Amino acid sequence: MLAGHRITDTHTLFVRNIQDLEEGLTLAPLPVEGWEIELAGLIKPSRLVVHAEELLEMEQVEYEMVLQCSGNGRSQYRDIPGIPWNQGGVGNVRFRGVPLSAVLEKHNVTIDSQVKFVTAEGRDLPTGRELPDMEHSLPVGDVLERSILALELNGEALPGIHGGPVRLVTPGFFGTMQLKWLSRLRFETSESTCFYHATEYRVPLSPVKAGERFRFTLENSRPTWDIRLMSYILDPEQGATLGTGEVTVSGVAYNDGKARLESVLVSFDEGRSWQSAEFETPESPFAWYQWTTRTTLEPGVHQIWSRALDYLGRSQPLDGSVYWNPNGYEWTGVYKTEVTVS
Ligand SMILES: Nc1nc2c(c(=O)[nH]1)N[C@H]1C(S)=C(S)[C@@H](COP(=O)(O)O)O[C@H]1N2
Ligand SMILES: [Mo]
Repeated sequence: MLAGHRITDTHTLFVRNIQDLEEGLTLAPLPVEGWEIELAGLIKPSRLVVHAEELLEMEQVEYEMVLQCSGNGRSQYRDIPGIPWNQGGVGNVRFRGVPLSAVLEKHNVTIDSQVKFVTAEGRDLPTGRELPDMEHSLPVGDVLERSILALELNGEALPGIHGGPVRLVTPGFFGTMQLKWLSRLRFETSESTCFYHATEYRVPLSPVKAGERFRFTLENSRPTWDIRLMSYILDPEQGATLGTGEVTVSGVAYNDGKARLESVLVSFDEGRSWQSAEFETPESPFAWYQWTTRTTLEPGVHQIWSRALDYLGRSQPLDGSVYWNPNGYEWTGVYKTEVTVS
């Protein structure tokens, strides 16, 4: 249950693995001792091994942040009636660890000015022989600004299943980019050409008609980096039956952390009128906002919609399918749910 909790409990938090690390499939932490992270590429020294134990001795920072799979909400891209509007692949958690920039500084690492991307690899392996090993590239600027080598989740040692003992965490980016079981960071001039980065987990730069075929290249598409503006109604739940009288509606909203949310609007009449929900701005720009609003509803079936707006002028489109893309990523449409009052 995501409703009512600012922080998503570790036991409730979704798990998504493209590939597995056998010993990592546990909610228990994995040993920090002996875990090594290699730094390579256009850096001086040209290769460096960071021991996870040394991170424990360094100053830690903590981010409260949304962790969301870029495929969350995918089912809404096709207007198939009856498919439940889903919010399973998202949570709001606290990751704690050492800034990568501090690790580089400690080891006197210098990065060549040609470097544009940091490509992160995990120790996990593909589940099929024909599949490439997953990795993701992040813009070097974002990585140096805020990526951490995370050792803790929600105040406890990072569980194996969530990428322990060390995970590369960059708040404001989609879940896919939060590389678990971190084993290596490559500082390079270009993005990874790995299938998972160059073909999967990308969206076209220009609009594509729904159903159209699209051949992804590094030039005609971009990775699913920045989290898209989104709001969810968590209570009442989709399909709930309510008694008559006053109804309290609550949910969450967030963006990529680049600007504060300006408002969350809620409609009980399919977008003809909207009322402003109440919320408090969280301390962390990367955390979700909890919002709430009240109304009275007549007996019958009602649509409840929510729509967030931020101070960069971004808002959720009424029809999220305008951003249709072949893999169904980054759903950002107005959130719609249905309840019955009797
Ligand atoms: N090494 C590695 N990191 C990974 C993955 C993976 O399969 N291997 N899955 C990614 C995906 S697609 C998502 S949505 C998030 C999910 O994080 P969680 O399982 O901790 O919720 O981890 C990401 N990091
Ligand atoms: Mo994902």
